[in-house]
Amino acid sequence: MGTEMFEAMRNSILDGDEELAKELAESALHENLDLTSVMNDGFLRGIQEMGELYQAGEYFLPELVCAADAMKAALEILTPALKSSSNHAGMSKGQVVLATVAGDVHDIGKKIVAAMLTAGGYDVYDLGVDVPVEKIVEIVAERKPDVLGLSALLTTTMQEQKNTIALLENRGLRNQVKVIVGGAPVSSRWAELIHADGYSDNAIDAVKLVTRLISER
Ligand code: B1M
Repeated sequence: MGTEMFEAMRNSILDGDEELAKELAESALHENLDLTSVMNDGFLRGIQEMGELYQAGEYFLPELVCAADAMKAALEILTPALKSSSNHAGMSKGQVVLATVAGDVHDIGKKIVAAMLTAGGYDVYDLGVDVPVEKIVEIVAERKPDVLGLSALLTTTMQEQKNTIALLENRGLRNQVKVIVGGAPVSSRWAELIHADGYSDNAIDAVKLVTRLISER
């Protein structure tokens, strides 16, 4: 039964069917399905395949936007449950601040990273998209998170990851927080170049990375 349901979740994203995605997310909650599998084997597969199909020129912008809306609808339903899941049990493993950098509005991948971190027991504070460097640094100073995660999907906005690290250094905050970077054009080489503490190319590894970095603190 699980497999069919996961397949339906994947398809609901590929078909951009927001209503169905919501219904399936609600059914997953009612049926007490493992939410990490619901994400990884269901909805996440759909949005990843959509990205690939778009890049291959097989799907176009309208389909993409509908898929993004369906994914967001499913995430809205699942996130509160992910937060209160037994994994979380009211005891946060640490705080992660996430942002998509200035000039960049891509947030589907970052929301998935946020959902997986939440499921993994972390307290996630998501600043949203197109967040100016100053704002990110201000929030780091205020909230003192264990980890700051910066997402960038455009080659033109990757530079803002570097600028954020530079401003953290400039304000004397760099040693207080581990900085991780991600997003399609980002690489481990880039992370090294800008002196980030880590890079991951997907949401699952982002959780492992955060766990490792926090354990090293
Ligand atoms: Co845009 N876009 N887009 N786009 N878009 C890309 C990124 C692009 C590669 C498409 C292409 O041309 N082939 C291209 C960038 C080229 C480049 O710079 N190299 C591009 C462009 C050019 C643009 C516009 C400029 C188009 C235009 O207007 N002419 C424009 C820019 C807007 C802006 O930001 N200022 C634009 C707009 C849009 C939409 C608004 C239509 C929409 C975004 C909707 C939204 O996010 N709310 C959109 C989309 C959806 C895409 C593609 C098709 C898919 C991105 C996505 O959601 N993938 C993308 C092509 C592609 O990547 N295949 C493309 C699915 C998602 C699950 O994967 O985001 O990679 P991803 O996240 C992964 C990992 O990267 C990682 O984990 C996630 C889950 O596994 N990850 C992290 C992400 N962040 C992380 C952070 C971490 C760790 C891991 O730690 C902090």
